[in-house]
Amino acid sequence: MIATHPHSRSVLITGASSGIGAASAHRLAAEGWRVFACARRAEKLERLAEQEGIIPLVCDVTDADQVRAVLDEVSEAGGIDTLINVAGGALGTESVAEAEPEDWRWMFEANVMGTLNTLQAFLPMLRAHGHGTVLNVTSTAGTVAYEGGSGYNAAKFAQHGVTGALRLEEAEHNVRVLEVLPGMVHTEEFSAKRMRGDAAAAAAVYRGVEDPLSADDVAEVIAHAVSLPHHINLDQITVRPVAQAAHHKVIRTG
Ligand code: 8X3
Repeated sequence: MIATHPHSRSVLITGASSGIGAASAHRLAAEGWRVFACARRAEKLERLAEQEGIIPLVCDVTDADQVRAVLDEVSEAGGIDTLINVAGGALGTESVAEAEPEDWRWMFEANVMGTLNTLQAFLPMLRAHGHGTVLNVTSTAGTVAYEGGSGYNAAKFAQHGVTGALRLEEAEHNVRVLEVLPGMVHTEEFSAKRMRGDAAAAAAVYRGVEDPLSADDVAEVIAHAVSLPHHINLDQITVRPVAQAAHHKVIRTG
């Protein structure tokens, strides 16, 4: 069995090329974890892996064959005790009536099927370890719907549901299952992608909000949660900036 001493822990992080995934990789590597950083964009991963302790693995999590290839590489390198699923995202803010089915398909693939692929590949390893941990980064959009949320709400509600079922199913294998549900987090890419590259619309999401969360803020929460002794399960962690009391109540100044 792989030792569970904090300085010998190993994690696979998906969506590691930017935002919360990259920040979590940096944070955990800095804390002494061995980090397998998984994402599609090789160039960004290479830059991330300039930090000691980060091993880049190019992979599209929506492709089960690619995820299995990553499993082989991770197995050869000694395995992991923790899996953090960050890959995902939002595309569009149209209503249900106006939404593009293709956008919904992309969101389901990235948020839901990507999570399923990594779980199906790595659960045997996490079970065999004896003290495995899975942390899925979902969203506050996974528990409360809002106008324009449509496909993103649907995908995140689904990923939230998967995480709940997983917690029940894996407890008997001593696999700890956590869910982090971020609210408003100002990252380079999340809103830019959602607004299809419209920089002004992306900036408007955070306009006048004092201290929206940063990717580093969420990474701090994630690192804390997975570093606690294994029998402590923070279960579901909702994390928002103080200025966002709820999705519909955001304090904006100026
Ligand atoms: C991101 C949070 O408020 O854009 O997952 O749905 S929100």
